[in-house]
Amino acid sequence: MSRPITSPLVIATHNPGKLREMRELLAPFGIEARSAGELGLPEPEETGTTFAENAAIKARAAAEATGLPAFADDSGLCVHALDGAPGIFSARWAGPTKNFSGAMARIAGELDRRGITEADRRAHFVSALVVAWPDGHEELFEGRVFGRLVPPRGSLGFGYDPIFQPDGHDRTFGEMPSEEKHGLTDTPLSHRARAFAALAAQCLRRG
Ligand code: ITT
Repeated sequence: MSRPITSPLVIATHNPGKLREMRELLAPFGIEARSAGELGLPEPEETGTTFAENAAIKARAAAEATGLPAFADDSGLCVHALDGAPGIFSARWAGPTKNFSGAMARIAGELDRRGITEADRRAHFVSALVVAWPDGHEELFEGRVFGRLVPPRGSLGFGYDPIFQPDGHDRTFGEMPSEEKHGLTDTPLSHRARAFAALAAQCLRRG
């Protein structure tokens, strides 16, 4: 087993959709979690070139600021016909107003311009989860889920969920309640749930 996670744990995200999912994933393990918002933590600049680097920047900044172990997610949608864009820039494509309708329309527009048919609109989500401790120790776990992009459907979830239909499913993440997106009743489904399952196996015990 890697280093076990103990309470309290800081969830180093300012994204309310992610925060809800990270709390849901942690819930069965009895870990007391405090959010970056509750603790008034600033958002560090994401200067990394990979999901893993950016997750480490966020977790490390929160651990150093609070003296507590901190848990961060860096994630994004990689569109295969766009050479992996928006990728680590997924949040930035929505701009400062967090306009994900605009970001989803931009993806559709770029695919239309390249003449990519609906059948060829392959994409995957990535989640890199890092837990950082104040003494500098870090653990990294990654998860991916593959699927295809469709016109937006559903208003559940957050971000790019309405346009992503995971392989083997006929609904988008935007049409799935979060338990179904996590896949908690079965095998993990979402990128975040898959990364979290690896983390839980190494660093958590059921409470
Ligand atoms: P923090 O850095 O504070 O955690 P953020 O929103 O800036 O929040 P990221 O830099 O990791 O987070 O950006 C990831 C973006 O990718 C996020 O804003 C979503 O738009 C998108 N994304 C990640 N996971 C997603 C999911 O499960 N469903 C839909 N969109 C997702």
